Amino acid sequence: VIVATDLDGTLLDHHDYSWQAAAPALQALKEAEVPIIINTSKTFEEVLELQKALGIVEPFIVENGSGLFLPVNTYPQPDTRPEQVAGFWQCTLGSDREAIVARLHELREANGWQFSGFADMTLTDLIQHTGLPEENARKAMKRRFSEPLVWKDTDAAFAEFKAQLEAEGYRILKGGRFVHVLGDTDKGYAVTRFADIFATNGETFPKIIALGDSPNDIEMLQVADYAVLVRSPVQNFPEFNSKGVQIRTSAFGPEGWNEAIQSLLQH
Ligand code: 2M8
Ligand code: MG
Ligand code: MG
Repeated sequence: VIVATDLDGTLLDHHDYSWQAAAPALQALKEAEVPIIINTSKTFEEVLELQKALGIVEPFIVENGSGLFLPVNTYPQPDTRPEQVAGFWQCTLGSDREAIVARLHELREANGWQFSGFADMTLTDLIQHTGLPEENARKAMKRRFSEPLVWKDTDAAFAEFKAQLEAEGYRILKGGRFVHVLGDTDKGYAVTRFADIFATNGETFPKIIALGDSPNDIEMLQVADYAVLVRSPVQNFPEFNSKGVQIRTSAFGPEGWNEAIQSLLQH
């Protein structure tokens, strides 16, 4: 079994980004040697920092399925011949952020759409929007594969924006705070790719426990054997069909994470 988890609003508290309420379940997973695969909208730099705090070195997925990183010590070089960054193989599943931002700005000029992306924000703006400490906000700005934005126009204009970008092969996903524009990938595609690699690395194809709190987690929850819908203080999960069992937590964020993992480990 592997655990694939979203961060903000799921393993991390939506407001203060703390994970300590999930410490007992994290410890139980470590003892059971269950890999914890972080699968998030966050960046490579943000996840490295969190892995340090959690005391784990595991494969992880960033920017909504855009990049899969595998520790070079425990995983052979994937046949896609990826580059090596800070002790990880980087497998690119999405697109290049600069190209995405360039296209977004062209479309904004042409259509007069109102939105504000990370590329338009100063560090202070980002801190205001997210409540992240300055060091973390800097790491969130270091994006490789995607552009998060705040939509400031009408719903009708958003529908046009989404249709236009999807026709060009981009994906538009909604996280807890931002709309994310990325290449043709998502958290579900990336976790399936990882499970394949895990299985060729001397293991069998794993059962997947996935945990998320937002619409951008749906594809990951759909491919999981156990889909944990962590209760969110800011939104209700839309109904969706999935391959496995759906479990809704009664507690929010990391407390819900702890509750669900501990009860799954008892089975
Ligand atoms: C962004 O992602 C969250 C996750 O759901 C969101 O859309 O609300 C990302 O840009 C991430 O890098 C950043 O750390 C986070 C901060 O709230 O926002
Ligand atoms: Mg989330
Ligand atoms: Mg997320």
